[in-house]
Formats: sequence, C-alpha cells, structure tokens
Amino acid sequence: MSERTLVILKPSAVERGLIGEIVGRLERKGLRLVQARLMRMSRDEAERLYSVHRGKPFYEDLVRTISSGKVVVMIWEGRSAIEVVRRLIGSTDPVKAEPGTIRGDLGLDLTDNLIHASDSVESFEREGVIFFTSEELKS
Ligand code: 3AN
Repeated sequence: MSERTLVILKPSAVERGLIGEIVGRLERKGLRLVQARLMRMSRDEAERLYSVHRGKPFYEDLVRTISSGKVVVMIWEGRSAIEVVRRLIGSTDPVKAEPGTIRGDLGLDLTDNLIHASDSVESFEREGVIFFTSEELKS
C-alpha cells in the first residue's frame, strides 16, 4: 500500500554535502519526493520531534545537534515507504548499520547519525504536522 513518511537530513548531512547522495538513493529505490524544505529547525520544533526521548541521557545533545544548522525536511511516498526508508537508512548506531545502508556507508557518530525517518504511521502523523501544513501533507 502506498504510504508517506517524514525524512530529515540532519545538519551534518547538509554540511558534508550529502543531500544529493541520500536523495539519490531514495529516488533510485523508486520512492517519490512529494515535499522538501531547507530550513533551520527551532529549539521548539526539535523538542517536539524528539519528545519521546525527553529525559534520556542523550536528549539534550539530540535537540542541540538537530537545531545546530540547516536541515532538509522532506516527505517521501511509495509502497510501504516507512519500512523501506528505515531499511535503506540502517540501524540507529552507524557502527552496527549494515554496509549498503545510508548510515552504514556514510556515518559514524551515534547522536549525529545523518538522517531521521518516521518509524511508524503514528510517528509520521505526529511528526509531519510539526513541519508541514495539512494541505502540504496531502498534496
Ligand atoms: P532512529 O533515528 O534510528 O529512529 P531513535 O528514534 O531510537 O533512532 O533515536 C533518535 C535519535 O537519538 C537517533 N537518530 C540518534 O541520533 C539518537 N540516539 C538514539 N540512541 C542513542 C544513544 N544511545 N546515544 C546517543 N544518541 C542516541
């Protein structure tokens, strides 16, 4: 079934010039880019995005890192897009991420692991509205 997912290229991916590399991988898989915005995330938006991690030891780092520079916030569409993107990205820890995945090939740091993607339909519904209007989420 066709579905949508939120993907965020973190500041390190933008600074290292990896936008094209990562977007290219998602495109070549057959996913379709339906929304994209280059922006600086506010502290408030970062706290909303990572609200499930509040209280964890790495929470402050996580919020500070993602709001430290420009990010690319995107919506991708395709068959089982949520699962497909998560598999293309690889494990949370780039040390464990399989070669061939985005984190496996391009990253090393754990907190600054290049990319964020929704892990379920519920997460997409919660995260999408932080960055896009209801019109943008549909079109
Ligand atoms: P994922 O990004 O693979 O969905 P989550 O949602 O468990 O992983 O964690 C969100 C973010 O928190 C990760 N992308 C990573 O940057 C950071 N993170 C997760 N676990 C740790 C950890 N043990 N130490 C430091 N940072 C972490």
